[in-house]
Amino acid sequence: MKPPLLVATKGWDPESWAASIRTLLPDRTILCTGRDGLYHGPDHDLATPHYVLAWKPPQETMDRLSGLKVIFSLGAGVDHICALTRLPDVPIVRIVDADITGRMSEYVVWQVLHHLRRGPALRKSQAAHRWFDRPPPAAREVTVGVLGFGVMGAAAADHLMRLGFKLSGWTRTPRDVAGIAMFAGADGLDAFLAGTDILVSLLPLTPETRGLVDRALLAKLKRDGPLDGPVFINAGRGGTHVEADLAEALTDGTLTGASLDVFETEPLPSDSPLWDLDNLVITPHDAAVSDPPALAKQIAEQIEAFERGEPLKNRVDPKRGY
Ligand code: NDP
Ligand code: OXD
Repeated sequence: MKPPLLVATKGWDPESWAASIRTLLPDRTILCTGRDGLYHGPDHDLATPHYVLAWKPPQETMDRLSGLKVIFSLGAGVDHICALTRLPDVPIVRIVDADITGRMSEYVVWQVLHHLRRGPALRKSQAAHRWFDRPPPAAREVTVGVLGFGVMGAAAADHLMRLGFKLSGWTRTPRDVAGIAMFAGADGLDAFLAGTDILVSLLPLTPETRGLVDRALLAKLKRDGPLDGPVFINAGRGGTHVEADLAEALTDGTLTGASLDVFETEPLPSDSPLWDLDNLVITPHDAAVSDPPALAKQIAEQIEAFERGEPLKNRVDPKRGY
């Protein structure tokens, strides 16, 4: 019998992952936590898994995995793992997959076009039965700045470039990308913001990015573009922007519009003031959902490759946090 694995998911049905993995790795025991992320069987069960497939795994569950060899994040993000107080000293692997990257590009293109076409103003006008007679600018007149130009950011930028937008990108480490104005680190941030009409954040949540997008940052965005003010779109992680600052910026005209897929607390509490802002589009953290049948195959292949002694792909650096 091959080494067992544990599916540990909090707030997400572990059985959907277990079912997909079971068909690909039929010769192993697959244990599951409850939807609370906790394993309700005896301790000795949890001494056997070499692998955990994890989404927001509770510390208590991780502490019980005494034979662990690899942690697989069930998402592209790993903040839900790196934030654990006691992180087992084993490799952490994340999802990098065309399915999830494609879904994210769809979301970013959808929201950028929504704001380019003055979606929030149109919606208001329709509600008032008023013909809206301000033509939108062309994509070529608008610069989209992508905060976090990794796998998702680069793919989304590629689609936007083909639609004619001007693109810029901001990363932690400097790089050149053909046709895109690239900026890096704290030193490059202000110049990047000064040229940006639509700011798209696809940053991971790390100690460095937490709270990065605050009032001061939003005030540095380009103000004389063709959209009556800058726009902010975040599909990375909620903790990277300050919600109260964003609400203020959307109310006082610092931002003309925004779209948020991610929030500090999810689901977004029903009493959040964000719900009532008519220039804000709220989506329920579904920009790029991890689809078990689409993604289980890559995890199963990684497990088999690891057992053949091959290196794991898509490893993250827990110190860096992504
Ligand atoms: P990557 O790791 O490929 O890219 C992260 C990018 O962020 C890199 O360009 C990196 O810079 C940059 N970055 C990280 N820290 C900093 C910093 N301190 N300053 C400047 N740039 C920084 O991640 P992905 O593109 O695959 O995914 C991004 C995030 O998207 C995930 O972490 C997750 O949180 C979120 N996500 C959201 C989903 C949703 O449904 N809403 C679905 C999937 C993912 P560098 O290139 O120099 O390393
Ligand atoms: C992810 C997510 O990180 O779904 O993949 O947010």
